[in-house]
Amino acid sequence: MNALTKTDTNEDFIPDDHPRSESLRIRHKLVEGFENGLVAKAGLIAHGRGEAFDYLLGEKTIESAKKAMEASIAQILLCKHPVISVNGNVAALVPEEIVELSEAISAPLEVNLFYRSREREIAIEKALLGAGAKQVLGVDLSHRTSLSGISHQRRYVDDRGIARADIVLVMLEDGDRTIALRASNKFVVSIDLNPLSRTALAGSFTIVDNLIRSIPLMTKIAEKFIEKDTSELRQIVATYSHQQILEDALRVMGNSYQQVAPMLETVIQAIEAKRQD
Ligand code: PTJ
Repeated sequence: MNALTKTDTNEDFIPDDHPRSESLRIRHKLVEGFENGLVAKAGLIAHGRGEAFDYLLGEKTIESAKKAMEASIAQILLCKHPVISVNGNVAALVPEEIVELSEAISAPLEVNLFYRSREREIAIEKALLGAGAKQVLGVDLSHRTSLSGISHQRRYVDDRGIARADIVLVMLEDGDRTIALRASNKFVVSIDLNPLSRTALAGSFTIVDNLIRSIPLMTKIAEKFIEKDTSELRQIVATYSHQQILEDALRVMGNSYQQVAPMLETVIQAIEAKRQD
């Protein structure tokens, strides 16, 4: 394609040697998801907020997030009715990976949207079915019921899914739904790059990590933990400290200058090299 006919959503703009090519490609996945009717406009902004926190994490999964994933998976395997709540960003970024996790932990996928529209529900359902899901909850109106304590669209839940769940995995979530789910005696596992968000604070378990990295990792953990007995799983859950997990993520973010310090010299050398060209 001629450079002049490219649109600003075209991946051809990203050269392989761009130092941030991976992050830019992920952005394009989201833009594509928006163009295909999966992602809300505000979902694009929400992703940018996540990117900023991920930058401070060094764009890698920190040890304490791995511990939180292990405790979360152990708790999920101890529960009877786990459900994974899926919004537009999740469907656009990790469709196959979320289906794999759903199979590994035997938890149905349920579409739950803040900016709910019939078109987006159906587009997300289609994307998940296309990625291999056998069933997608949250779209069939005959099973729709309401979660009390929330006034926005996220209150709508499926009577076969979140309504009867004992544990719900949420991502890019609202604090008030997390609080409402906890208030109805459900465990909430939240994946949130912002350790200061109300969802991160209100979750029973919080994984401060990019869902792009954590969803496949959680599947691997589940495949390993499925062999463990109840008492082993309980022991893993008992090691989880919510406060420590949040504090550790903030500590890593606060120390992020140490990660970039070695890059400083490289950047200065690159400027010098360009000057001499
Ligand atoms: O339900 P939808 O699809 O209609 O869309 C709802 C959005 C995503 C627009 C809505 O939930 C929203 O505005 O989200 P917030 O309030 O911006 O919260 C998003 C949170 O998720 C922020 O704390 C971000 O840091 C975090 N976040 C963003 N991207 C990621 C992420 N956390 C983990 N992995 C990510 N990739």
